[in-house]
Amino acid sequence: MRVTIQWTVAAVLSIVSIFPIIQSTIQSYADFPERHPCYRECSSDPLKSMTCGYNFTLEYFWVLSKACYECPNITSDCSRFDCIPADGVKRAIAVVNRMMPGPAIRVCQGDTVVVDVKNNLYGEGTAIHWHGIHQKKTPWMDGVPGTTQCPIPAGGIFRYEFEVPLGGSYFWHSHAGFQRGDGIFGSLVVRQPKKNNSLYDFDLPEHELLIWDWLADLSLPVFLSHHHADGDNKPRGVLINGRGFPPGFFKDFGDHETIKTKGKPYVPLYEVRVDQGSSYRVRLISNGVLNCPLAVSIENHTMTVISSDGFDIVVYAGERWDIVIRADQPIGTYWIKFQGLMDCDDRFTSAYQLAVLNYNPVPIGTVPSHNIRNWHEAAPEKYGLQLNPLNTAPGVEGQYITAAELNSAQDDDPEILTKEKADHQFYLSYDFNPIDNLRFHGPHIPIRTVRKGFKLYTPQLNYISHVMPAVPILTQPESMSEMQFCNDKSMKVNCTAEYCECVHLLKVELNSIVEFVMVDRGYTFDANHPFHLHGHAFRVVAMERLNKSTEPHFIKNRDEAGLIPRQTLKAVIKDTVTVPDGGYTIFRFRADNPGFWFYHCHITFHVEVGMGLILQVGNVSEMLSAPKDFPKCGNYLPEVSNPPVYYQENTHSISLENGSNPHHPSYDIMTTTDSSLPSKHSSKPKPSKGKSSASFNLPNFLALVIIMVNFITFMT
Ligand SMILES: [Cu+2]
Repeated sequence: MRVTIQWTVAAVLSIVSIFPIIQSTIQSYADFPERHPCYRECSSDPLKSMTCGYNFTLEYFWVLSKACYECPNITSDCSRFDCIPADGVKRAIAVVNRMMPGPAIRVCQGDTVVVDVKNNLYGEGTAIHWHGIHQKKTPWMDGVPGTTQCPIPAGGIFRYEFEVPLGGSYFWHSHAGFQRGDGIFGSLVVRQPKKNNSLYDFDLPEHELLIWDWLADLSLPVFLSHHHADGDNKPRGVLINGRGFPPGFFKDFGDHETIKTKGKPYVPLYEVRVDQGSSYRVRLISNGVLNCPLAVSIENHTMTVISSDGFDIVVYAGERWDIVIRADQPIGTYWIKFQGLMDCDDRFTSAYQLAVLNYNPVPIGTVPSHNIRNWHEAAPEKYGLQLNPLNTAPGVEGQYITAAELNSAQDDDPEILTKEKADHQFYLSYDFNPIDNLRFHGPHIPIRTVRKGFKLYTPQLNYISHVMPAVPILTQPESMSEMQFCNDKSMKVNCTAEYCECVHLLKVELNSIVEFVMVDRGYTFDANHPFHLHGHAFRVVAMERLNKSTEPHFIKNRDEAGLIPRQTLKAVIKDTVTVPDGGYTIFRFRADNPGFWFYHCHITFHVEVGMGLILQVGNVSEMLSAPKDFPKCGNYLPEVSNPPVYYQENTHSISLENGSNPHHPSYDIMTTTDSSLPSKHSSKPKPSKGKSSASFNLPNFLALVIIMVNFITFMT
């Protein structure tokens, strides 16, 4: 069965108050996004486009802070200003304007968005990425520290300003460290002028559903205990627009007890309100943090992905799906169910969450009288056709439809699909590799000797861990040296045996047609990695699951034998896609947006350990220049006439291979100015060369392990 997704061309109906149109005026109504003058009926007249201003203040904060007074015991207290009730479990968070999700940006196609970001995070840099916005005229506004800008320093302020030329459901989020998973994100919805043949009656801001998996603590301590000890990486719960039941809420409920009869306090759930007989566009936006895709269903209701039939949907981190719900059931109250899969399923934390669909005039706060008491009951009532299913490729028996089988309503640039051979083709394979990752294993704690719970496998692309340079490549290319970059073609060492990290860079010519063959080798776990490309959307042209596990050369052989047909017509357009385990996903795009664009797994624990790379589109001379006063940053490693002598304990240069006792500190005296560089493969002091650090021009010493390895290989 084929369906059509109108990805960016859906019609819009705006029914709330119409505000006077003020052109080129910046106004900020962050706490009341629906009152922002830019939330208006969209016009096809470009003269009516607006410049829409928002103030974002980032800070660390607390769930159920004193702003919440007696919430959840007094329900109305949960709605007080600055109160973030989440699921009623106290923990530290990082937020924008003391809201979670942060303030929504709701504008019309063609508007200019201006966001002044004030960083009040304690001593921590930040940057905001506008997920899905291509930044064609302003690539330096993409919000990736180390690629398109310097991090906004603690105490600093940075103004983002960019146009939104295409309608659609997007979101914004911090692209620094783990801030996104801790609460720094919100929706960005770009509406279009109303169409007469719209498939729904209403497109309301309260029907944007931001959904994500939720940890019991800040992401950083969870990450550290997982990477340096035996802590797990499993989400404890799920939140819907920042609300939900705490994990295990129903555990002490008797067979006949309901929420009403039990009288147990809880944070009011997120409520979607509808009028019987009408239909509504609902925007599902996943801010998924860890490996927790969510199966979404609504009791007794069919969800229609715009202009298609009814589906149950799996939503991966970074994906957005727009659906239509028809309020065609008896007036009443229904559960909207979100069942966590993979690391959230019943093998691990059995995480699930509920929101409520209430028909008017059912009173606010009403919930269904039957309980959804556990993960199993949060499953869709009946598995109809399942859209975007887990680990499934086209051709599998059952009621499935994968992203590769969807059709786009957009027909532009046919050459992307019809050109027989792409101008550039990249095989990018990945798995969790059993390797001594110097970030959390290394010579003192090799992966092969530590006990099972301590072994941590490294998710890599082509056996390379990407490290972000300290200098943004786009805006300070003069500070970079070719030697800092690598990819599988330039590697001189066997990265399947040794840990390899560098600034992982792929380069393509401007306006060329690029094909990525993503291969999930699938040995270590059945994980799913949603990959997100900045600066471009792509057409998903093929997807297949070959086996439990596979290798890129099998797929190459298969392709050369003509056994991998590409979809040549109407292939779906996406910017985030996943690959079935032991299989491949192939996508194509025209590299028509010059710049440096991050491409990465959207699971925060994976991208932060290097599951990503930078795509260079065009030569630097073909890229637009950032404004003259754009902030700069970099390293400070001056050349000195009299190099210091270092005495260093516990250096990475001690390895089991060279006979040192890993349990006792050894000492290594280095006389070079670059002694801070990890030098795992050199147990001898290196010859002092005054120019060694300067000649590498290192923005990030950790980016250099591989360059060092190559260098030493050549030297010896
Ligand atoms: Cu991943």
